[in-house]
Amino acid sequence: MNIAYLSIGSNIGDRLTHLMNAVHALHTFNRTSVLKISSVYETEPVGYTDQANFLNIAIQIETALNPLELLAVCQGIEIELGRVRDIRWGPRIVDLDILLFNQDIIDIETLTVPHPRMHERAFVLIPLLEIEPFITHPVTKTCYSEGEALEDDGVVLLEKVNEVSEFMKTNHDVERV
Ligand code: GSY
Repeated sequence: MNIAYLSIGSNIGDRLTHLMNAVHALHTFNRTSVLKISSVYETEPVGYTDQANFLNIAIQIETALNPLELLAVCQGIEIELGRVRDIRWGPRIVDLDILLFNQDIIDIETLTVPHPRMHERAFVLIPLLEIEPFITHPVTKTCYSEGEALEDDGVVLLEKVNEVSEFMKTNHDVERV
């Protein structure tokens, strides 16, 4: 089995429901289960800034899929939940990014792991470090917690999430902070 970390974001429509649906779809996919989930953070858009705030989470999954199979599953979930690929860096119903896959280094046309921009994005690192505080870069072996991106203040804790199963319930009843 492989352990991977994903970042999930949404900034269109019912953002929380889109995140929940994405987590549910991954968890119920054959040979994949969601082991850990971060709290939900409201985050200011990075890149193209003239768009709505995002909700972002990070998850840890266990999967028998290989990285390219996992990428295809993530893209399938994005399409299933209604995402259309239009403006690069623009608004999206849901976006699933593979951050880390074991301690593997992958650099092919369709997939780069570790995610090439994760170390500079507070909306990725803050949720990720909540579930895995001592996680390291596979090459440099430095802790992601030492990055300057964590000084970014565009990331606000919105909802504390305690359990994966709780997050996936249709009647969302996580503890609000
Ligand atoms: O790369 C993921 C999509 N995305 C996001 C995001 O998820 N959150 C924030 N805050 N900004 C973003 N810009 C892009 S593109």
